[in-house]
Amino acid sequence: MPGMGGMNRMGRMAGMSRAAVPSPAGQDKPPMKSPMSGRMGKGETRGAQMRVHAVGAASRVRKMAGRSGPGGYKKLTYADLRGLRPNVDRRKPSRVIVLRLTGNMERYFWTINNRKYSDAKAIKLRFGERVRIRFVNETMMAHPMHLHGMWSELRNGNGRFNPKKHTISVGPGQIIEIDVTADAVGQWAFHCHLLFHMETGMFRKVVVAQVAKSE
Ligand SMILES: [Cu+2]
Repeated sequence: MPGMGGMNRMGRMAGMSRAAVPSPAGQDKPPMKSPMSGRMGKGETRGAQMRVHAVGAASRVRKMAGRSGPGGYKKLTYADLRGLRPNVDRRKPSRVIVLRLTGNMERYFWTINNRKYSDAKAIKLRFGERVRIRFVNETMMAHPMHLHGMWSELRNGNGRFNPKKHTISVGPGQIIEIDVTADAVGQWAFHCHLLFHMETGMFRKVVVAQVAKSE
């Protein structure tokens, strides 16, 4: 079975990588050490390990300070995402739309700004306008919010290289902002991608229309 094969391969690879860790430093050092000493003492092993950290991973370790996961592995976050090309629309958003992600865990229904879809008005965007959407997650669940039809430029500090995404996962208690250029006329779904959240009302219709600026 392909799955089993994959697991075995992974297991072997994990074993190999663990065994391989000391060897680069070992190869690095013996020419210097062997004339001085016939055996590897504890201090040398420790020294080799320290060199692995110092030479191989110091900058990486510094970068991941405060967000390392189990075993010292780097935990990837949205801060690691960066667009390959700069975003085309460099205008500042003309307004901010606040979407509070709300609901009730015990009764298990989910809403936006405390309103379910059937009780809410559509979010109207003027064709060509640039808006900022601020998600404020007031719940203790993550909500992957998916805006159809247009890119969500995640504001993660990369400026023009902020990554473009379809779905933005907003963690419990988190505030995340996206910038959107309304470049697609039509009616679009905007919803939590946990479909049982969407079903209970964490859904909005977004309408992008050609309207005069004075409206
Ligand atoms: Cu949700």
